[in-house]
Amino acid sequence: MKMERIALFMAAAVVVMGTTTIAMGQEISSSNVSAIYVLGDSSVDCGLNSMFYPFVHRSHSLLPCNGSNSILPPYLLAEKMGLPYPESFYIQNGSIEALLSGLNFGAAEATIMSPNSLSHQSLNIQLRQLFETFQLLELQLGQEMASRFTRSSMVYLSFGKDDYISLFLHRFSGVMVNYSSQAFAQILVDQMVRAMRNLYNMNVRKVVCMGLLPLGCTPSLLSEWHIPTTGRFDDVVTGCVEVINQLVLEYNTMLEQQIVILNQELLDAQIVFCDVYHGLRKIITYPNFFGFKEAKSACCGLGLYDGVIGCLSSDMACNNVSAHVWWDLYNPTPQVNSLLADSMWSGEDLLSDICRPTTLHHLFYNPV
Ligand SMILES: *[C@@H]1O[C@H](CO)[C@@H](O)[C@H](O)[C@H]1NC(C)=O
Ligand SMILES: *[C@@H]1O[C@H](CO)[C@@H](O)[C@H](O)[C@H]1NC(C)=O
Ligand SMILES: *[C@@H]1O[C@H](CO)[C@@H](O)[C@H](O)[C@H]1NC(C)=O
Ligand SMILES: *[C@@H]1O[C@H](CO)[C@@H](O)[C@H](O)[C@H]1NC(C)=O
Ligand SMILES: CC(=O)N[C@H]1CO[C@H](CO)[C@@H](O)[C@@H]1O
Repeated sequence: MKMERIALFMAAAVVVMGTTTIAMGQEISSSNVSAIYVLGDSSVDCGLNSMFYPFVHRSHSLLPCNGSNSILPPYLLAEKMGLPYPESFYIQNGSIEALLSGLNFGAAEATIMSPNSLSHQSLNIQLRQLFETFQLLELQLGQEMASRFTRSSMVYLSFGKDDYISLFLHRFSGVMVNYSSQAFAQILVDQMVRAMRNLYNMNVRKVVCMGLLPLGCTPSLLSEWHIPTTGRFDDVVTGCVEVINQLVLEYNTMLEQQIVILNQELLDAQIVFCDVYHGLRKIITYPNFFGFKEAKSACCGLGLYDGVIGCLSSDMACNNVSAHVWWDLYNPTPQVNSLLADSMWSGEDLLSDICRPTTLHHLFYNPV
């Protein structure tokens, strides 16, 4: 198996060009996953991959994570796996070397449902770009080798936040009147399941699928749902908008159930669900224990909870980022991401068993 893998990468290296890439091949062959491909929203992209991002950010931050992808979970995980950082799709140069190193198709504000405008990279668009990437690899490497490469790759999915945000930010519009919360969650989960089946048909066998974070505790929705004159929407005990968190939980539960079913049905697939909701909830409930001082207000923003206007410039940021749970309107700080990535990887530490049925460490080393 190991020799086979080295042969695969030696061949890939020859396709690329001579000696420089042989080192890369040897490095990759020592692990069980050859590359990581990322699809998602601002939980995987700091705006680098959003062609129109500065123009369409609306109520979002111009700097959803201070400009560097390396503080986001998929990059922290790539580090743990010894894999190269997946380059942003619109930045990479299209060389086979770049394609083989993994790519990030994610874009801040990407939704599961296709939006009316073309400005965002929805799930479908990102899936198609991944499909085309794999087709390109097949042309370059031949079917068998490309298929083996794909089987040994890992796909990271992180969607849904912006579908819910656009719903909550327009809470007096008719969407919720037309759909029950369950029907809404069902539509989104069905799309995610369809995406995972598509990935399986593309020969992908290892998938990480992130659940939604507790949106009802984010600075933006805390400020949006806070009505000073008529009372508070946020729960007195938890300090979060629990109406919203219930909807998030409904989606997460449904998604995890579907993943359990997919794992039973697609026997050689390994799909892992990561429950960032409960991880973050624990941090928000016991901020001091985890080393944080502020679990409600954003580090970079303006207005109530610094959650009315997003981060327009990093000059606006607070003095001590590591004291905050939230970086901006909806995105956690690097410290929180790092805690999450640690426990996604090892399953131990302070936030246990975020990823189910196995840790990402296990997913990484488990043969396909
Ligand atoms: C944001 O990034 C810039 C440039 O990398 C850096 O100088 C600044 O300190 C960062 N701000 C925070 C709050 O992390
Ligand atoms: C393309 O990007 C790869 C890394 O992703 C780099 O090694 C290579 O030199 C680049 N090629 C060109 C022609 O810029
Ligand atoms: C809700 O349904 C009504 C009547 O079918 C329709 O006119 C309206 O556009 C729908 N609103 C949304 C947001 O889907
Ligand atoms: C920043 O916050 C962290 C975590 O609360 C704390 O340990 C650290 O001492 C603070 N640093 C400064 C300079 O205040
Ligand atoms: C190809 C390869 O590196 N396979 C390894 C996957 O992980 C198991 C368990 O650590 C190793 O025994 C294999 O050699």
